[in-house]
Amino acid sequence: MVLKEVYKDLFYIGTAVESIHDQFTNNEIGNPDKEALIVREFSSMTCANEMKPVYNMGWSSPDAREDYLPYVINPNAKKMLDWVRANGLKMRAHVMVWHSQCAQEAFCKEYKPVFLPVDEEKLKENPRLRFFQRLDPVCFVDRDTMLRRLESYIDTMLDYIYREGYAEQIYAWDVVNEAIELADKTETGLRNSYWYQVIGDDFIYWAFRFAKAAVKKHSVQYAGVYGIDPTDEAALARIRPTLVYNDYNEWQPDKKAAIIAALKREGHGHGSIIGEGLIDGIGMQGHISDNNDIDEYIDALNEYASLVREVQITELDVKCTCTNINREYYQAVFYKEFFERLLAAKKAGANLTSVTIWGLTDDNSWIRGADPLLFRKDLTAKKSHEALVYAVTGGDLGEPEYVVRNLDKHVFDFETPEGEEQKDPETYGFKMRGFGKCLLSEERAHSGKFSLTSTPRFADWMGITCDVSDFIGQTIQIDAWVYSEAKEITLGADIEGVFPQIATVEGGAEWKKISASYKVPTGQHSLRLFFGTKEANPGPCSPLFLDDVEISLIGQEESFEEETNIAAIRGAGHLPFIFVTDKESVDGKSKSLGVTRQEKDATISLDVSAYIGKTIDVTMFVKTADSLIRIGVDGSEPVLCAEVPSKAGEWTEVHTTATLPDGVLSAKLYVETDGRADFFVDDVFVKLA
Ligand SMILES: [Ca+2]
Repeated sequence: MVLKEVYKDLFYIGTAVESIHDQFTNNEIGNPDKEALIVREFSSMTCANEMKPVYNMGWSSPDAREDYLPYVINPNAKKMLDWVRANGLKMRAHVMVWHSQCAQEAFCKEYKPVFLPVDEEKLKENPRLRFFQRLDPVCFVDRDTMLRRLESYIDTMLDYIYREGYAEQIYAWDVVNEAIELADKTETGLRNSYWYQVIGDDFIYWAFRFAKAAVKKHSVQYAGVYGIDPTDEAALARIRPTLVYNDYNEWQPDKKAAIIAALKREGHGHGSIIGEGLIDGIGMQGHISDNNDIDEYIDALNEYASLVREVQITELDVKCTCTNINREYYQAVFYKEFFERLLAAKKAGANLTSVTIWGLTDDNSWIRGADPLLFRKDLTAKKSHEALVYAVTGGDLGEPEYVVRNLDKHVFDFETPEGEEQKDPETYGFKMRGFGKCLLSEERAHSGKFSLTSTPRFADWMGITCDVSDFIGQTIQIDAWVYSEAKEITLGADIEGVFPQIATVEGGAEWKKISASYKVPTGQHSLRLFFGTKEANPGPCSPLFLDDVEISLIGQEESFEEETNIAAIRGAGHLPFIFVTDKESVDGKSKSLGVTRQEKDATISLDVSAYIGKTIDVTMFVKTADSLIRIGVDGSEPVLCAEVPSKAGEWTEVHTTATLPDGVLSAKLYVETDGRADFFVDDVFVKLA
């Protein structure tokens, strides 16, 4: 089934694509096979680049004046508009005002930029610094001139679109993109962009006011082009796009609050964007991962929907976090649940009118390594495409494939045995966090000749990560030798939004050992440790070296201090109710798992799937008024491992070994008693026998 049909009565389903030009030969429009796929699957299209300001600002055109910045459409944008019209799609137009990919000339007197000098020495080390080159504020135009430029740019843009007959195709327009950046610490939470610096914190207001006025004016002026009576407001609505504010990390509570505050802010002698009815929609970009919190996302969607007429998801892509054979499967599971939740929110009243996937095929995504999209390079559909269909039709994605975990000690000395070719450290699980690379270095070593380093490092958060996905749900011992002259060397875990710190050591001009035990949380498809630094002063970061890394399994610990996902209800008839409680615990001051029930066979199982095919040593504490406690291996034919008398009303330690079957998807231990009294379980510890 194709998405366009499945979603036809729900919302526009779109893709963001680019046209083939110059060296960009892997793009979509201009490639007949990709064009056919887009037309088959999607009802909406967005130009991923072609309609961004830098390509369409006519500051060098003969019509430009100091207070008049005309829109001059670039040929690739025009080609895309013509393609959309010829193929019967609609377009989400992106974008009028953005800080990035905007002509720097637009902010300058006589359109002549003056740049602050870049440090030549640093530039030699790192040519990327040129991208961080800043305009010198001496060249800025004044606020009023910039407002006239903004007004003329938006007015001539819409004049062109209406006059050329494209207005029927464009159903939504991103007026302002990404104006909020809390890290910039401005008084109003606005990004410290040139728009903000030259106009002030109401540049968003003026962009919306100019856009609204231009839509009204040109839709009436050119109504005849569309066969519409210019006095017929209902008919005019058909050629008036939804005007949208668009941003990323839009579900995060702080960012959401700042976005809403900006849209409601009055001042400078005018009302607010929402108060004056200048905005029609909020665009949630939706650059997320397959372990994001969907509840938080839907909460934000509902809140935005209560403020404006429409919400749209404008740049959706879902990064794969799983590194094994189930990579596409877990991504699809997330996509399906995400769309099911969107549909439920819509049904409950949120006016979601469009969802755009940011790209067509994984190989041409802006985040290539994360495979975030619905189609592969060869244009075949991934399981994530099936997920979008099933979200509507109710189909089932099936089960993940069984994966063998390597629970052996992981040892890395970064040496290459004689006669072997040196391997890229990525092949054994090390990667740089940031846009650089992990490299073997001969500069220094704790053992042998080599250590591991990462380059370039501009910030504390750019460091070395190490894949520990084999140990998900397990407690591990980490020992590593680290070298950096930064103030501190840090060991953490790469969990989006949380980034727990595990250990730190002081930096210095010698090798230091960093050691810690860490319970690798469940609920992740993959997990990486992170080695970084904390610098004493802002500025460039000290190099970081890593050697002799050892990661060993301690075991699986569960003392039920938080919501648990290793315990599940088990039984043939009435099932038990299980709960984490602070009423009972082995040490008398923490929590345990409670099981309450009406039947003897209503009991529980504990997930030990990490140990499939292995013999394990199990210890746990059980408290019950019944007289016997039994533990065994669950399955179609459960195997009893231990039966011990219960010390009535006291915690009883149960210890046993168990051999788990091989070649299955999951392995579970069951816990039961000889009666139907409630029972409690605490301090479960499983290790290899
Ligand atoms: Ca070494």
